[in-house]
Amino acid sequence: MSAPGSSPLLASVRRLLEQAVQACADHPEPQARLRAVLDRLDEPLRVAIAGKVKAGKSTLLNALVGEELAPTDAGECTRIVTWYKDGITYRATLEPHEGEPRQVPFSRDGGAINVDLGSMRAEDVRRLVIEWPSSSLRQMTLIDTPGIASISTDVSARTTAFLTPGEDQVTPADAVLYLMRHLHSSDINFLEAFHDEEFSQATPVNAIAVLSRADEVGVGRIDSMASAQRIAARYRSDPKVRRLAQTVVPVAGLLAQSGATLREAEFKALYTIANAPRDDAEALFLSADRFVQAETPIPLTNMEREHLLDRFGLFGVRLAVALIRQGAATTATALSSELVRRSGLNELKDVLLSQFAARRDVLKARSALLALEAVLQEHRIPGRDVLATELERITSGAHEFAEIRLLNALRAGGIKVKPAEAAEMERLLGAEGGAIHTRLGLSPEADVSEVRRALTNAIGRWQRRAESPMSSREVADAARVVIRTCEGLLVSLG
Ligand SMILES: Nc1nc2c(ncn2[C@@H]2O[C@H](COP(=O)(O)OP(=O)(O)OP(=O)(O)O)[C@@H](O)[C@H]2O)c(=O)[nH]1
Ligand SMILES: [Mg+2]
Repeated sequence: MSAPGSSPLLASVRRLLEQAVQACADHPEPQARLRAVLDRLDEPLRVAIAGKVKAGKSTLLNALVGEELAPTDAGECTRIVTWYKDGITYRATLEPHEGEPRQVPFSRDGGAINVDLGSMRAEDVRRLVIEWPSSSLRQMTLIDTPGIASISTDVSARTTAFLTPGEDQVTPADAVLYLMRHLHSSDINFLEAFHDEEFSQATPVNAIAVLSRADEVGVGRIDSMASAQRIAARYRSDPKVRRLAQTVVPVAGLLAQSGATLREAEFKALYTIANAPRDDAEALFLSADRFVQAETPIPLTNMEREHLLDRFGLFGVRLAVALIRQGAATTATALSSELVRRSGLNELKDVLLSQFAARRDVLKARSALLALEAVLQEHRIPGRDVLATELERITSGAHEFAEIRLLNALRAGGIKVKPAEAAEMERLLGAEGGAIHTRLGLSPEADVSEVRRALTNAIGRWQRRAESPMSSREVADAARVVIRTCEGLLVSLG
């Protein structure tokens, strides 16, 4: 496999963009836009976190970074699109709708970053860019967006404007994480969050759905995560979801965030509850109100209990106490990793890695071509027709895009094959992960000769399918794409 940033597809996109920049020598506006598109090719993948108000977006962002950066709950800044990118220094830049970007002061007292907007109102700010040295952000720039369908339609509009190409901007994110809560098991409307027509740029290839605040599924019961897993599995096989997102992963973001940033004093407080008589602890666990307000012989003040509830939620506190009691977490470090492990965060990170990071080049190429297409449509730059023809040639000729189109078509139910065949095609195309063993459905221990045999068999099978008089034209075309994918994998074995 090519190193990131060096695939032949990305190289040809880069060449085309350079050509376009040159053609714009006398057109400063489109030229600046195209230069930005070029620069973006070398940046980390940009992943936007979107979803309804209070879906847990900022909390999940913090969990992914492993630090509490994004403000949650209240505050002006939750209403502004905010980029978190790796940097060499700590810096906050405010970009207003009108006027030049400028650095702004920020504070951070123990919790999230608090940016001083000065006299600016949230609605006057196009975006905030937080540069923060962090190894997690080196791989992906994370973009926190204000909740959609919020009471304030302005806020909604800002997120929508951000995720959909506008006059002077092309979808700034390469990939999207959609968060949705599952409030009741009968809540079939969770898909609202997708706003199908508004997010027309999202496809199963660059979108992952997250069943967020997963601990709330079982109303704080200790087996909540198991229920969340079952619900996510059901959504995963729902055709409506499959058309929009690669997969559905349940995550308890609060647990992940607080687990990752667990402090010694918090461990001590949780330890105190774990060592108290069970009846006293159970009396507190009856409700969030009781946990904070009730009279109790457990030596923790109301404020200390309120802090625990804020940080972990009732489910998190119960889980932590159970883990300490069982001896599964005897130190703060052990509890930290156990909470993160049970939050589902690691599974989400795996999916991000296999679905987004491994596809970085093709996602980058896709965003760049979309951006170039927009520029060509809006500006009469010299040589526009030649550039457009080349763009079309790359778009329709690159096997990587053919794979994406086929995956999308399969997900949309547009290729009439048997369900087992569709599943195999998706797997071979990397829908479950790009690793060769995963694609072939082999165990990770399978050796090279076994992999080669499986590939040769697959090629033979799909060749017969392509040539069969029973196969429609579209099925034959789809089979050829899969064959080419397998041939590429065979070559990569050396
Ligand atoms: N129980 C539980 N609460 C959560 C979880 N994630 C977030 N919350 C809580 O939900 C509230 C909203 O969380 P945020 O992370 O601010 O949600 P958001 O989607 O960024 O909200 P907006 O930006 O205002 O739309 C906060 O009180 C969080 O503590 C979770 O996984 N479990
Ligand atoms: Mg938020």
